[in-house]
Amino acid sequence: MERSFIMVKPDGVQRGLIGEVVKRLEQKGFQLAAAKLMVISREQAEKHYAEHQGKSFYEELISFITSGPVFGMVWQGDQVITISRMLMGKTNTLDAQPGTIRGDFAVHTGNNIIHGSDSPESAEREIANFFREEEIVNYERTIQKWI
Ligand code: RTP
Ligand code: MG
Repeated sequence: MERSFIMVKPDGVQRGLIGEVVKRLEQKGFQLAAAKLMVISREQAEKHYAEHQGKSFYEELISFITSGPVFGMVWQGDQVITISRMLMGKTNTLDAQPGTIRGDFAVHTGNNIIHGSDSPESAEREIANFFREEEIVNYERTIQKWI
C-alpha cells in the first residue's frame, strides 16, 4: 500500500483549513495512518526542503514553514502520491485549478496551504523526518472494499 506525507502548512492551520484538507482526502477514499500538530525545527525544515537549497525562494520557504504549527499526516491508499497531488493542485497558484485545494484557497505560491510528497522515495524520507514508525497506525477499514 502506497503512503504519502501530507502537511497542512502554517497558513492552512491559521486559516482553519485542517478539517477541509482532511475531509477531501478522506472523502476521496484515502486512509489516515498518522497525524500530528507540531512546530517543525529549522533542521527538519532544511531536510524536508533539501532539494530547494540555493533557490531564490529557499530562505523564505524555510522561515514560512517553521513560522507556526503545521499539521503533518501520513495517508495511505492506491496511488495516494499522485492522486493527492491532483487534489492539492499545481504549485504555482495561477495554474491551480478551482476545485483543487490550492485552486480553492490559495492566492500566492508561497502561501499554498498544503504539501504532499512527490514520489515514493520522497514520501519515505519525509515520513521518517516527522514520524517514528510506532506513530503510524495500521488498521483495516471495512469501507476499503468499496473504493
Ligand atoms: P510542496 O513541496 O510544498 O508540496 O510544493 P510543490 O511540490 O508543489 O512545489 P515545490 O516545487 O516542491 O516547491 C516547494 C514550495 O516552495 C514554494 N515555491 N515558491 N516563488 C516560487 O517560485 C516558488 N516556487 C516554489 C511553494 O510554497 C512550494 O509549495
Ligand atoms: Mg515539493
